[in-house]
Order: sequence, then structure tokens, then C-alpha cells
Amino acid sequence: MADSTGAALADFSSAWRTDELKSEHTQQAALRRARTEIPELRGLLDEAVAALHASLALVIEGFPLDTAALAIAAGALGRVDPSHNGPNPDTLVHDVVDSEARPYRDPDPFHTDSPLLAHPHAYLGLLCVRPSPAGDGHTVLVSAADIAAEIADRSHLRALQDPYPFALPRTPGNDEPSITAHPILTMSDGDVTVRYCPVRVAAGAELAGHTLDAEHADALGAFERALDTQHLPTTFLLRAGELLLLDNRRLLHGRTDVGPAGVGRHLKRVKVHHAHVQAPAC
Ligand SMILES: O=C(O)CCC(=O)C(=O)O
Ligand SMILES: [Fe+2]
Repeated sequence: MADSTGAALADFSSAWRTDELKSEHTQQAALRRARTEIPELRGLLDEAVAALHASLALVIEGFPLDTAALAIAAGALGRVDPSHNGPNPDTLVHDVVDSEARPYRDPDPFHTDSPLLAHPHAYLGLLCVRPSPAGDGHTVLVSAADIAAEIADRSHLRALQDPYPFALPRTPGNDEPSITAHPILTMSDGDVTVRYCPVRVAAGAELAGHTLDAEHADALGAFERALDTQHLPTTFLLRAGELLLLDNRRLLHGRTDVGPAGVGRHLKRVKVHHAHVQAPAC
């Protein structure tokens, strides 16, 4: 994004509060006005949406480090969801900060976001505010199609399309372990989608009454081995002002280790549903 476009977007966005942008109607009104008032933004967003559909991920450089600007631009992909973005149930833009307290501070293994929802978010936006000063914490991406192609045994591919138990986190007042069940892979007409979170799947498979049979355990093993295939992932370092947009149903994402010197690495995250899909109650 040219400096002048970034500055115009930042200026435009300063008139909007994140709170009002939680409504899809307001998101779309703000986007329409931004597209009218900043003509260069119009072409850039149209190109980004087309590139995301064609390539499943892209990085926009020179994006303003601004929460409202992120929410408004992400509206070009659909409905920016304030309900399922991080631990607080009312967050339009979640701050992903590597700190001593972050539970998975070591490598964040390949996963898709929102795997417990009936309809996981279609897209994610990750805006890098501050990379790790140590230069670690690389972003890793791998496509579901490449993982499926790596799994040679067709019976494994078939089994991965059956529902697998994903353990739900325990909630205060409800100590009963519970699960939601979904396929890890879906394959139809050459389109491969994925839903996966290692912690939830491992815990689901451990739960009494949901233990995997040999066929599904073997298929999961083949999937996890494919995720370990060294030549498949794309790895890169997000720099400040780079906005990564990715297809959350056709790509898995993760990041490499962030060591103690990386505390303070900061991304801003948005999660986007296709426009007009109702958020499921989950
Ligand atoms: O820290 C990262 O680079 C990835 C974070 C992540 O997976 C997420 O916010 O969904
Ligand atoms: Fe994630």
C-alpha cells in the first residue's frame, strides 16, 4: 500500500470507533465511504480479494497500525466477527501478544482458527504491529490441498473426512468434558478444506467414550506426519505494517518458536465470516 493510501486510510479511520464497527451494517457503510473517498484503496482492496481467492493468502505492506483501519479494510472480505475472536466474547480486533503468560509461547503448531464453531471463520487478518526483536516467530502456512496430496493412502483420506471429536474447553460451572465432532478434511471436486487444532483433537481423542478406533487413529497419524513434511510449508517473517490475509478453511497456519527476547511481539487479529452467514451459537 502506498504511503499516501495508508495515511489516507489512517486519517479516514480516526473518525470511527471500534465499538460502532462491531455492527456489520456500520462496517459496510464505513467501507463504502472509504472506497469512495480513497480511490486508490478501492483498487487495492479489489485486487486483495481476488488474490485471496486465487492464492489463499497474501500480504499487504504498509498497512496503517490502526485497529479501526483493520476492521474497515477486512470488511471487504465479509462480516468482521466481534463474537468469537479471543477469550473476551466481544472483541472486534484481538491483540495477539507474545508474553510470558501466553499459553503456547513455544511454537504455535499448525492449526485453523475457530475449529469448534459449526462454521469456522472463512478468513483471518493478522496485522503485524511489532515483530519479535529477536527475528524469531516466523509465520508458517500450508494448504489443505498439499497436505491431502502428501497422504498417499486413500483410506486415510477417507477416514479424515469422518467426524473426529474436538474437545471443548471446560467452562466455569461445567466440569463435564464435552466434544464437538467434525471432519478434519473435506474434499469435494478438487476443493480441500481443513479444520484442525492439535490440542483440541488430542484431547478429544483421549476423552472416555470418544477414543479413536485404529482406522481413525492411523489416519490422524498420517495427517500429522504430512504436517511435518519439511518442504510443504511457506515460512516468512511478518514485519511491522504487514497485513496477512488468509483463507482459514483451506490453509493451516502457525508460527515458529518465539524465545524470551521475543516478548512484546504483537499482531492484531480479525476473523471474518462470509457476508450474511449467521454466527452459530457455540
Ligand atoms: O502468532 C502468530 O503468528 C499466529 C497467531 C495465531 O495463530 C492467531 O492469532 O490465530
Ligand atoms: Fe491461529
